[in-house]
This record gives sequence, structure tokens and C-alpha cells, in this order.
Amino acid sequence: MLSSGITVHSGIRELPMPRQFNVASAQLGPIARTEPRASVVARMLKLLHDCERRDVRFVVFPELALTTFFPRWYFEDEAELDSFYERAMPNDDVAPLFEAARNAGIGFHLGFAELTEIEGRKARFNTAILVDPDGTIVHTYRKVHLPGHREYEPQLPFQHLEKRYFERGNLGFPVTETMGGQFGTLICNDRRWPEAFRMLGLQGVELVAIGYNTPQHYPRVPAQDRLMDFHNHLSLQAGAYQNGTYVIGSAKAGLEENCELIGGSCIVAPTGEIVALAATRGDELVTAPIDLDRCAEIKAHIFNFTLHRQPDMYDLLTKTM
Ligand code: CDV
Repeated sequence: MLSSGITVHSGIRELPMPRQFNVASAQLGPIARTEPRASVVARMLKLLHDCERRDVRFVVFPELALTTFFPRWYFEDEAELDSFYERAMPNDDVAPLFEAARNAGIGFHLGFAELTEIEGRKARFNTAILVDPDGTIVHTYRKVHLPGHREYEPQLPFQHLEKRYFERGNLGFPVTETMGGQFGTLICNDRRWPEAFRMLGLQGVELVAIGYNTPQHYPRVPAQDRLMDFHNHLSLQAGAYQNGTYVIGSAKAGLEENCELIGGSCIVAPTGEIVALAATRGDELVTAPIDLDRCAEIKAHIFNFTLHRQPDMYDLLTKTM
């Protein structure tokens, strides 16, 4: 090994992985209920080609990126519900994305609905993966904080049935060494919970990829509607700063099946500053150069956990109330 960092095995000699490179958030505009996955993947490929042009090494696609945000409907027909899930990853629909990314040497984050089997029963998760530039899935996370409700609620203008259609993630909050740094993932509602971010921060995370589908209208407390974009950035920026990590937020945005979703996809530096921000609510790529060594500006100083955290005073945090 030539340096103390992560190394690439070239076969001839070992090269250190760069810690400075360009990253991107690939925001997607609305996906219609009838839009086939092949069409969505074609849109993603277009954004991936933009990544190539802009010399991007890692790109983040949104939560549940391959279909419309289906938890807004109550399905009685299980086969119809199942049609929104992936039974294998990669599969034929997403193979072109994996192949194009591998050919371009670009790593990516992808969110999708996962249908699997646990002890002979169907298990459904809201899942995110990280794929390295060689096309290998190196990281899997299943959403822990599932918002919404379990039963049909006829008084609502649209449903949010994540509690019905997914079970709580069972993989904890993993951090994976890849692409020259320590990478983690959260999914949408997770970003609002400082505990979720801290679980990653405590493992030394340097880049957190987060996909989201956030309606502009919050039917239970409509007074919050005007604050939805603010709360998105507040959460992403606080999570970045308080844990000394880059954060890449990627929205599914715009008017999707009569439900307006916020945009605001962005790249946040470890200082909590937004360094790149989407200007539309459609398909849009935002990029920024990052330097993972900058995480130390925060991790070694104001949020030096070893020096300054007081965990013995935080016992309430892990007690069930
Ligand atoms: N997909 C989500 O998790 N959406 C929630 C909404 C329901 C508030 C969010 O936290 O953005």
C-alpha cells in the first residue's frame, strides 16, 4: 500500500483512491403511475451522460426512483401493489443503468421498493443501495423511519401508506468504505431524525446520500406547507454540520399524479453550507466538487466526539418512553 488511505488494486501496483472528486444529485421530475421503468431508466441514463460530461464520479438518484410514489394510493389488489416492487437488483429494467455507470466509471445511489422473502413470508422494504464504479452493490440500507399511516383514511386528499407497504428496515444504519471514503445512506423521513444522522456520524461517515419524496402539502397540519422546503434543507444542513459530513439530497419533484412534491435537491458541505442547489422541479443534475478531507475541519474540532460528547448524560435517547 502506497499511502495510509484506501487503495485500488490495479494488478500492477496499488493506487490511492482520490478523496477529491465531483459528485451529483440527479433530481427526477414526476413519474406517472403508468410510466414504464424502461422510460424512467432512459431519463436516468440521460442524467448519467450529463454526469460523464461533467466528470462526476458519484451520483445520487432519489427514493423509490423507478416508479411513481405509490404509497399515495390504497391498493386492495396485492398483484397491483407488487408491481411497484423489485424482486432482484439489478434486474432487466435497471441493467442498462448499471452497465452505463460501470462503463463510465461512475458510482451511484439508487432508491427502490424491495420485495423479498424472510422465513417463507413476503417482506417489503423501502431500500437504498450504493453501487461502486465497478458496478458492484457495496451497500444496502432499508428505511427505518416510515412515515404515514397503516389504514385507508378517506378524509385525506392522498394517502401516505408507507407504514402499510413497508416494514421497518432491519439492517441498522450501515457505513461502508467505498470510493475513497466512508459512505452512508438515509431515506427521506430518516433525515428529520438527528439520531439517524448521529448513528452514521458515530461511524465516521463522510458522505450521506439521501433520496426523498416529500409532498408540498402536509394534510394533517396544512400550516406547515409553506415550510416544507425550509424543513428539508434545515434537516440536511444540520445533519451535515453536526456530523462533519457531506450530504447529497435528491428529490423526486414536481406535480406527480396530482400531488406536488418539493424539489430543492442539493449538495451540502460538512460546514452545513449548500454548495449546489436545483433550480427546477424537473429532471435536473446538480454537481459540485467535494474534498472528503474537509470533513476533518468539523470532526476534529467543534464536533470532536471523543473530546466533547457526553454519552453518559444521554441515557433518555435510547429508552423507550
Ligand atoms: N417519503 C417520505 O418519507 N416523506 C415524508 C413526508 C410524508 C413528510 C418526509 O419526511 O419527507
